[in-house]
Amino acid sequence: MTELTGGPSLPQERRVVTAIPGPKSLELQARRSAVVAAGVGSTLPVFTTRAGGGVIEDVDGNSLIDFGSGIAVTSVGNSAEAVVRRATAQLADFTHTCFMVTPYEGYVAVCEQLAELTPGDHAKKSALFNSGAEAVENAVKIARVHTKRQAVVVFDHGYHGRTNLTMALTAKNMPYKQGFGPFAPEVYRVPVAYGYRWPTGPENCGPEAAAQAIDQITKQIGADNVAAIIIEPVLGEGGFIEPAKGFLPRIAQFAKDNGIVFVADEIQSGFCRTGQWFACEDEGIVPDLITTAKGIAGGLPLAAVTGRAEIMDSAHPGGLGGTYGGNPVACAAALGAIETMREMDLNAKAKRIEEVMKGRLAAMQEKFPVIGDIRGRGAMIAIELVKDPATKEAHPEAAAALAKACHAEGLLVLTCGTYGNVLRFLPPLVIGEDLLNEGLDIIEAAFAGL
Ligand code: PLZ
Repeated sequence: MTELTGGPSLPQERRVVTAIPGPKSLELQARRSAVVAAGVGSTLPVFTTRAGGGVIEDVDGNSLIDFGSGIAVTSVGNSAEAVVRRATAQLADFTHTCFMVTPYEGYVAVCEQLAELTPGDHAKKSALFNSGAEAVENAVKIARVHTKRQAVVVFDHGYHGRTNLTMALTAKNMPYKQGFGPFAPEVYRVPVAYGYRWPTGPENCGPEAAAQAIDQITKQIGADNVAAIIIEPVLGEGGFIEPAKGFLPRIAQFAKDNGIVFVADEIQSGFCRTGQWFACEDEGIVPDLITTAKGIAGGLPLAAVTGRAEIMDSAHPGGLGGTYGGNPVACAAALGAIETMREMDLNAKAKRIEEVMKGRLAAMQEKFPVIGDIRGRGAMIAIELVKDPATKEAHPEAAAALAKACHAEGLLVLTCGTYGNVLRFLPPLVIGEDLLNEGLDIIEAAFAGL
């Protein structure tokens, strides 16, 4: 067997030995520019050689602290022992048969785990896919065939993917939608409870936003035309917005009262990321369908739709699928990732990360008024940057400058938000606390230098 070079054997340290990106990365970047389409971007073009725990090592010998987890994917690390072990064994046995041709146990075992881990004690079934967008598309297919209705309701600041239907579901135009239309029909967008920016204040936001959303659904669409309401329990790309308290339960109840399938898109927030298996647990929400991807398989491409058996079984045999959906290597990796989450109690780790981060960020906010809001849960934490805390005018330039300063020091951070003014932190849940604090030191120094 090949010797593992990532994972535990990778030194857990920050090391900056060249400019970032360094000369070898720049060389690769030149090769890349010649052959990789310009539409595919990279936050930080340092080319990776190894990654694991809380670090990413590059071709120039730099070791970066990872506060991105490949956009909330490598919660167990980029080379978790159980993921590598199980996926490697599966690779040696067989890479693919296509579950729709001859099935295999791994797929079934992942669906068993999903039935056990997702909220609610009703009978559940799942179908597996390759990407988050594909899972969301299939949730819409299932909701439509089940309800025999067409309309789909989504929310301001929502993100659900880049395929044609999921572009329509996604709120933000640039860069996701600009020039790529026409978009799928029967998609309707309603307000979300964005506490920090709600005109009458965060205390009133939950019930008021829910009332507005429900009013728009009933007046503009007609509740009995709606197949599905889809929401991220913590909005990811839109700015790590936690819908104000009371909003999600009210919308879920409205869906229930009107025979609408309530879909929680937990692709970014799921699998221990927020300190719960799923973020919707915090308000006791039991979704009809739940979409997962990202963290589920420790970096291998896997996604799922899980939900009430009677809804999931509405699609006729052969109506759901795809060549690679639930690939055996990805399923083996998922079983390794879930095993790691259980054994290392990564929900507790996520909660500890929240405690450390929020404590340090709150202290920074006292000194740096550009930090308008600190929010998020678990290891899904963000700060929203503003030109003036009184006007809350968005400050995307500060977010870009801070990200750049962090990158130069060997800390990988990401930005997000409809206004591009949110700095988000998504460390692997297995990151060491020393690296976590070192990363926060770098952020603090970046603020001081702003
Ligand atoms: N739903 C809630 O967060 C993916 C996208 C990054 P895919 N988010 C990261 C980018 O710029 O493409 C995401 C998500 C939520 C759906 C998706 C889509 O998942 O696996 O990227 O298709």
